[in-house]
Order: sequence, then C-alpha cells, then structure tokens
Amino acid sequence: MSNSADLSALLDARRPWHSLPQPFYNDPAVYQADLDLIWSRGWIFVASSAELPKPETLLTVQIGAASVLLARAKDGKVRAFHNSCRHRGSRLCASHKASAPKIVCPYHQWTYDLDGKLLWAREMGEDFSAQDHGLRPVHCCEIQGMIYVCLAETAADMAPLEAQAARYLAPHDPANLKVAFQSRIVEKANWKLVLENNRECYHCSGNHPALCVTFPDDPNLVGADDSSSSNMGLAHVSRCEDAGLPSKYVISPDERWRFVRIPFIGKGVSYTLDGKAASAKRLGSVPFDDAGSCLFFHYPNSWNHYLSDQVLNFRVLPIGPEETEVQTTWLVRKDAVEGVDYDLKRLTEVWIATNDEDRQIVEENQQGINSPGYVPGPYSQIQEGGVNQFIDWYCRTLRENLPAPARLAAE
Ligand code: 3BY
Ligand code: FES
Ligand code: FE
Repeated sequence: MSNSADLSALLDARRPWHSLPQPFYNDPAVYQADLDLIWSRGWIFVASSAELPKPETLLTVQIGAASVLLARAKDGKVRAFHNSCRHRGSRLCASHKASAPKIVCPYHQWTYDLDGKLLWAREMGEDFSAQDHGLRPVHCCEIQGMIYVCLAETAADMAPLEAQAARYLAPHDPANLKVAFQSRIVEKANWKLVLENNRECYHCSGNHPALCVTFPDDPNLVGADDSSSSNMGLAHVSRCEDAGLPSKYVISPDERWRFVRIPFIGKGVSYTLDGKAASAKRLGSVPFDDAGSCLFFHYPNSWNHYLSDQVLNFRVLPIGPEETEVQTTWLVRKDAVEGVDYDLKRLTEVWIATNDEDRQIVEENQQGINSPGYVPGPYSQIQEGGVNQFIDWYCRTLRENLPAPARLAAE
C-alpha cells in the first residue's frame, strides 16, 4: 500500500458484511490514511466539559501528529488552538492539564491570551506585528457537556447533532455534572478494532460477567437496527417518551451518530453489581430511576451512556497502527458527595472490569489478524449489524475523502 490508488483498490477488495482485509488493521500507510482522511477531517470528541469546569483551565489532546490545546477563557468559552508557538513552533503546553491565566511558551516566553491573541513577545523589532502571530485556531464546539474539535479547514455543520443532543442529553443536565473518575488505558490494537468491538454485544455474554448483570445483550436493542424489533425496547421507548424523555432511535443521514434509549435487565437501573443506582442524586429532569441508558455514538471516536444517575463518556484516540488509547470519564451530579451519595468503587467497578475485558479481546483480535493465516470473516446478520454499519461508514468516508485522481481511477 503506497498511494491512494492502492487504497482505493483495497477498498474495492472489501467483501460486504465481512471484516476488513488485513492491511486496514496493521499497515502503516493505511493508518496514515486514517489519520489524514478520517481523523484530520471530521469532528473528534476530545473532552467532557466538566474536565474544564473553571475559566483558566487548559487541556491538551494528541490527534495523530496534531497536538491541540483547549482553553476555557474568562468569558466561559472553550477554544481550541494548535499547540505550537507562532515564534519557532515549540509545543506550548506539555502537560495533559494545566491551570493558567495566560499561555506562556516555555522556549522564549512569548505570551498568549486564552483567546489566542499574542500579548507579549520580547525584542522582536519595530516591524513585528503581534496581531499576525496569534495562535492558530482549531474548530471547536461544546455540545451538551461534550467538547469536539475539527482539524480540517472547513468543518461539517454540527447544528443537526446539536439539535438532537439538546433533546436526548439535556434531560441529564450536563451543565451540572462533575468528573467522579477518569481512566485511560492503552489497547494494543488498531482503533477500528476498538470501535468494531463496541458496536456489538455478540461478545458480551462470553466476556463481560459484570456488565451483563444489568446490560441486555439483545442484538435487537444494541445492534444497528432501530431497536423496534424488540418488544422490550419498544415498551421502554414509549414509556420514556410518554414521560417526556426523548428516547426513540435516531441516526444522522450520514450515519455518523445516533441516539437510542434502551432498558436495563429486570429491575436494574445502573451499571452496578446489584443493579441499584450507583449515585443517589438523580440527574436533571430524568423522570424515573429506571430510565435505562441513552446510547450515543459519534464516529470516529466516541460512545456514551446517559443514565439516570451517571454519565459515561468514552473517548478513543489512535496512537499507532496497532495502538489505541481509550479514556473513560464517569460523571455524576455536581452536588453528589463521594462517600455519601456515591461510592467510587461501586460507581466504577463494572466498567473498569468491562474495559479491561474489551482490551484483552481486541488485543487478541489484533494478534490473530496479524497472522498470515487471517482471512476476512463474515459478520453475523443477527448480531453484528452495528459492526457492519461502522465499517460501511468508515469505508464510505475514506472513499469520499480520497484525493480526486484516485477516486476517478476507481470509478
Ligand atoms: O458500550 C456500548 O455501547 C456497547 C453496546 C454493546 C456492547 N457495548 C457494551
Ligand atoms: Fe515559543 Fe520561541 S518558540 S517563544
Ligand atoms: Fe465489550
């Protein structure tokens, strides 16, 4: 694989409803194409708003080669910039998180305001224009407690997502959440294997004993279809909608994101080993404890669970062709007190175990795919519609973003 014509041929070689040919999972050139055509073009979920609760908080995130600096300024707005000084390019902030009223470059101390303006640069001469050397902005938006950035010159319109997020997520009152815990793990697998694994529950009964206490592994609920083939799903949706809680399956026309609210098993209300709530403070205007989980995915890098007592934001970032970071953020109501309203171990134990089980699964998946014995295998039409939907989205997006000549050659 050396150029986009090869990539186009590789896309052609993909069999429908089958896992991808091996190079998609381990070839450095395909990985680079993923970074250039997927990760540098679309909106990427980078942080929960509650990670930057106060003005003068900075956060950095690495998306491929791009280091991005997020800053919440005094006006309350979060902005994103390339984390590269306009003098000689030094990285401005090396730490994951910082608190500072200004951005001071560690090299020669050029100093920027949190809105990106260059405030001070020593001895640059009369002709120097500070105005022309502000930080380079990166598209950034904050939607219902989630911060997204887009590295492309022109970013896709987020208004449709904003409108639906306001319906499905606002009842959980994301502005009044706090981070209870955050975990970051590295999985030795291609990022697509992490996403594929998330998009099915075919593996759940065999691998997730703790999750399966309350999470239903019914493919009609968690698969690609609109969950209306499940009576349990239909009943849950209409009960929630009757109570004023938007819950019906909705997917964007480009299939980049979707929302659906699904029930837990039996009397379960949360991800706990006894099925009971993990936090005593019910979120926002959620009408009852057993509201289930509103599942929200946003490709290429996030899936989320909105419950009556907590919110889980998952962020996936590629590190290398066979290495991916998965960050999980557990959020509870701002006024919930640890040790009183929630116990941290109880709140986090199910998904800490589940994440580790998923890590093992996808690492084994990667190892098996790396073998010369690997050939793409069939997805289950019953269980793996979600995987197929993700892979369809991926192939379609990659092809759409291929440089024009290669696209022509493929037509
Ligand atoms: O976290 C999720 O959304 C998915 C749904 C199916 C498997 N996994 C638990
Ligand atoms: Fe930042 Fe010189 S590189 S001040
Ligand atoms: Fe899993």
